[in-house]
Amino acid sequence: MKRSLIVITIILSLVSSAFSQTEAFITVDGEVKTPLKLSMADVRKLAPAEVKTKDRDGNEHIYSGTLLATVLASAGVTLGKDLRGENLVKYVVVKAIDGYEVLYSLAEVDPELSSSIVLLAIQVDGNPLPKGNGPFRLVAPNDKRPARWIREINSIKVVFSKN
Ligand SMILES: Nc1nc2c(c(=O)[nH]1)N[C@H]1C(S)=C(S)[C@@H](COP(=O)(O)O)O[C@H]1N2
Ligand SMILES: [Mo]
Repeated sequence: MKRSLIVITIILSLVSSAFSQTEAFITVDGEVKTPLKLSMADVRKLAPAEVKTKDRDGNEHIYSGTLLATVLASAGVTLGKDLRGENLVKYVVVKAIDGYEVLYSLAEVDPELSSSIVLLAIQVDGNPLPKGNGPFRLVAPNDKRPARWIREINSIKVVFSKN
């Protein structure tokens, strides 16, 4: 190969790597039947759900994505009729890339048990979540303060408190 061709090839690969975003994933593990590593495309394949809620700006927004329970069910977590007995002491720890973490009891995220909604949001008002909030965020409109609306999620772990 001519030297000029080599130089052009190197420049092109540097430019393309500078523009390519590293893809975000959420790992789902712990007390699950099947540990998962979910991409945006994987989350989009799950049953869609949305909530209309006020956020801190005081305005109503429509968040869409899928229920956190749907993600957990796809990993084979004990939900629905299986959420009974000692499974009632399981909880879900959700972590973000900045180290922030929040906890929900498994019971409060199960729509068959609780009337609270905990949504894994990927869009707001039809657009991807803004940088710094997404690509994945929880939206929990039943909480009075959005402290558990964790942004930039990268891990979900189910834990059994009897361990
Ligand atoms: N990853 C991450 N998520 C987070 C936080 C954080 O520090 N890191 N702060 C929480 C708190 S305390 C609040 S009140 C809301 C604020 O959400 P907002 O930035 O959309 O207003 O985000 C929550 N989610
Ligand atoms: Mo907060």
